[in-house]
Amino acid sequence: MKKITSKVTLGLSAAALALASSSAMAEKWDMPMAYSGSNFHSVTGVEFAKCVTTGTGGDIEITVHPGGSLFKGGDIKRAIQTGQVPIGERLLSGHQNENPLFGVDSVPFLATSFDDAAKLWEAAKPSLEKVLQEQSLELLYSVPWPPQGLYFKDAVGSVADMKGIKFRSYNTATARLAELTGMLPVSIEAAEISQAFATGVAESMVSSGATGYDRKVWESLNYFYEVDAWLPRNYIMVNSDVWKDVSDANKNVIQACATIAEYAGTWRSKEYTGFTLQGLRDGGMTVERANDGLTAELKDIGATMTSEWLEAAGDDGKAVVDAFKAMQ
Ligand code: PCA
Repeated sequence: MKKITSKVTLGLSAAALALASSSAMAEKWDMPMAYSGSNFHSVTGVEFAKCVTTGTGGDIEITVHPGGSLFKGGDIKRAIQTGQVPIGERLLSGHQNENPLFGVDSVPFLATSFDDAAKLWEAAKPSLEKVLQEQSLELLYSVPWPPQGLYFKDAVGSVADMKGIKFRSYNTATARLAELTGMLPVSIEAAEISQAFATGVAESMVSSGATGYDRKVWESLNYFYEVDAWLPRNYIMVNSDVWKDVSDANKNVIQACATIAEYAGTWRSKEYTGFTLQGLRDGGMTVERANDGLTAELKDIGATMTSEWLEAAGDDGKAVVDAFKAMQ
């Protein structure tokens, strides 16, 4: 009897220990994302979070905060770097001013299809990982936006028609595009564009059909010109110190979840391209390819921006572009 009691006591204390150690290991990670909850990037992020929570047996529980509700897009990278949040998502080209390499996915007409965007990503990934590690960030996965086109209130047939229009920009490249087309750039987060268009703070933008659809821009704008200028990417990053403390087993789970998320997110982005362009049409917008003259003018501007980017990005940038071209 005595023996049994001590066995039970032992068993209980072992269970208590196991419980204590697993709750000490359990971590809650808040994951800020900048775009609306219904956007495919956010849907993919929520699935990634579930995959990690389940796959790590609850050791790491990720909660997604979409729509810029925890941190606005422009503040997310810094929040991860400084450890205010362990993980988050950011349109990295928004930080091209810190390092030109971050803008590699927004060089006009360099990679204009999903296939090329995937190759450019493969070519740029090692350099980007290195730059991010120097900033205490570990790259987990990246998903492209659909091809970028131009939104306007009135019909536009040439660059001359754009003069003086207030243009919503989302990174350095889009602001530069505005300057070179004679428009007036104003930097506005995607979460705030419906209001900016409704109040006339902005009257045009370059973006995907997806963002126009998510933000119901047909309430204010009437034209979307397909240009396929580039496919910028969102990146999921984790703070390096946090990452260092994750067990090898959990790192494997997170990386596997990241691979699945990148695949699923890219697939959604492709599906969303046609779906959202139709959504813009259903909302009453005219959706068509830019005419040949306008396309040629935009390509000239693209050539200027490409040489400016190559000059700024130096040998590292050239190496990425050369590696990308070698994959063609
Ligand atoms: N949507 C984001 C970035 C690129 C895109 O298609 C935005 O407009 O902010």
